[in-house]
Amino acid sequence: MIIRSIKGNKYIQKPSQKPTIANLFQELYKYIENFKNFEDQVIISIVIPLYNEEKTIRKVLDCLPNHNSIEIIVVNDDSTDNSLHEIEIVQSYRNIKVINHKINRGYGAAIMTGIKQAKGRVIVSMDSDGQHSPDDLFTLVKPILDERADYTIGSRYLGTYFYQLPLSTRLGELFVEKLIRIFFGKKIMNNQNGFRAFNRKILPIFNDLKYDGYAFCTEQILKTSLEGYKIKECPIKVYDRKYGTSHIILSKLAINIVTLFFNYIIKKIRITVIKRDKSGTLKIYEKSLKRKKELLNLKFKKEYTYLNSIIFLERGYTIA
Ligand SMILES: Nc1nc2c(ncn2[C@@H]2O[C@H](COP(=O)(O)OP(=O)(O)O)[C@@H](O)[C@H]2O)c(=O)[nH]1
Ligand SMILES: [Mg+2]
Repeated sequence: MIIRSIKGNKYIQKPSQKPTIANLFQELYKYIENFKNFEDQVIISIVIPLYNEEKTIRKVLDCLPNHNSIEIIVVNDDSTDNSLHEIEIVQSYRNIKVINHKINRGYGAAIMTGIKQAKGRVIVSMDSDGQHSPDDLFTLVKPILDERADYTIGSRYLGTYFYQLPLSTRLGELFVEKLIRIFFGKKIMNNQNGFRAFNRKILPIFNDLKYDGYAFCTEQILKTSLEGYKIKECPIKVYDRKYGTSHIILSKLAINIVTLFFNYIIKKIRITVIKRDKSGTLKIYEKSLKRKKELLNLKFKKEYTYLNSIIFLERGYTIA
């Protein structure tokens, strides 16, 4: 069967026979062997936030890789439906770790709980509603294992999506994309996508994140970028939600995102230093958050020049 994407320019040939999980993840299984120091070492942790997804969670878990170096952690955020029972069925034939929140604490809080328990060298977050495809795992994990990126984000715009995107979602993401571009110098189109992976070494960035809900997705990007880590958007497939509806409350998310940007732009201004060198050229530096005494020369990149010259004029800096 051939499926046509909404964008109209991509086709996927569905194999006539469903591949087995072992076949599907052959490449991934082979690759992670290169990073193991002992047999049962966990290389990848997959953290799955769950809230009332009884219709999809079993299928999602069944389609995940089954390997002793890949751990799966589901964080059940006080679901009120049969989700937990569905997971117990899967637990009878494969290893799944489940953590239960006693009260509903939100998407971001659930991922944080999972991350704290994760043992892997690479930690992945993935939704439980079936919108993400596990066969994109390797695409997200490989750049991190290869140290080409510290943090990867799945992107339906670089990849494919199989449904009509609501205009509000596209406009919202475009707005966030532009703000990230202007103030943080990075282009991330599918900035609300929850299918992500990161290197364990960047775990400290999660210590003081403020947003528990969906704004957590954007806060991770801003914090990672502020700390100078490498972010990469990778092509993935995103499917329609077949059951239930999105839990996102757009008005709440919009308010949180505006306050989030406000806080992080202030943080960015605080670490920006403007100096004039002997030849009279204006130089813009950023204080390194990782190595506090170090000044990172930002050179005269277009986006920084634009932003920082405005700050420079408005704040009436005396040039050193
Ligand atoms: N743990 C937890 N997970 C949640 C909560 N709200 C949503 N999720 C999960 O987060 C994922 C994405 O949620 P969804 O509402 O589909 O967001 P969308 O895909 O961005 O529209 C799904 O796997 C949900 O089960 C929550 O309050 N707590
Ligand atoms: Mg969803």
